[in-house]
Amino acid sequence: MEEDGVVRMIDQRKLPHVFEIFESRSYLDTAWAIKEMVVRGAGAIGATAAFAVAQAALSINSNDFDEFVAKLEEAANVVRNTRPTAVNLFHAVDRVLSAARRCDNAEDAKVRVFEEARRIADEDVEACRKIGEYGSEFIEDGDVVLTHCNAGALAFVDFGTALAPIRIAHYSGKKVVVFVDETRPRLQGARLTAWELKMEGIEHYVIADNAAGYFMKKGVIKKVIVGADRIAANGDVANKIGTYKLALAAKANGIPFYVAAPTSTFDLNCPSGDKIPIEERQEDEVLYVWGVTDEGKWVRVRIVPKDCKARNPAFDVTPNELVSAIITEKGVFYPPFSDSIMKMFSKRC
Ligand code: RUB
Repeated sequence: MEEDGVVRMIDQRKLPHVFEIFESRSYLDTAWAIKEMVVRGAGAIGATAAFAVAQAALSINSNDFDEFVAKLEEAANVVRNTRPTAVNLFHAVDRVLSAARRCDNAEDAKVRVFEEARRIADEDVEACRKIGEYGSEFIEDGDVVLTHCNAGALAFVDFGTALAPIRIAHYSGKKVVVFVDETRPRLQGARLTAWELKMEGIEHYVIADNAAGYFMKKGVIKKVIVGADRIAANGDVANKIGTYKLALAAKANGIPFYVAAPTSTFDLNCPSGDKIPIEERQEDEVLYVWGVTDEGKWVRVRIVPKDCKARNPAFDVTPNELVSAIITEKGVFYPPFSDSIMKMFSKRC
């Protein structure tokens, strides 16, 4: 978001076929963009949510500061109600609201909220770089790494989380091959991760989600690295639906399963994964697929019998005992996670 109050984001619904910038001029449009996944990925929706509240602040005309704050809180609730699982969104909204509450007049609050939103985005850039540095240590020359969904630059501000170690390893001259789960139903792997890796010139193969176990058992996949939408105090990890199945297969095949996420993805209010709210999206995402013909025409086709119903949970929870390490910008955590997570957060306070 610039001083003009417009939030500009890459329209991720259209990638990889069309690169288009979506311009949102109001907090309601920005909230809509989060819900409809114009922008997506835990970090990216956190930063976007912060800018949505900054947009709301700019639009409130009130000289009464209490009224200003009340209206801002109302707008913040609209933003909070967009997507329930990624905790980054809630942390970001809380941070910008606190910045407003620390002021004593609306004009000052408008500036502070905008600055805080900018700070969140800038911190994310730095966090991703650090995650990349710590995580690249786990990648050996010649490794084949599996990733799920998109936890790259599109999902986070700038560098990405799960893709950051892969990027740094690649820049440092290691040969890394990435197996990209297509990630039904919204195909964030096939559409977005493959697009990012192609731009970076990193060798990759898109695989059907169901193929991961096969390649693990064959000894082709050496490591799994995924991002996270919320990490509970005991190290249970919510991430894109299908992550849990990958972690089980990795464990069964003795393959390390790494989670790369900034500390803003931890939620100490969730003692364990069963307390993490899991978003269930509309069934059409499962019943239909979108694509582009060779002539460039967008088509939506139904892939199941008419009148069939579907269920569409967007995330699942991987229990901490299946996680080999959590790579954060503050360092790497190993099991037992509860201890190291508590230690890290008590140091921060
Ligand atoms: C995105 C997703 C990503 C995490 C981690 O889901 O599950 O793996 O958000 O990404 P969706 P990061 O596409 O439904 O938003 O931590 O890099 O933001």
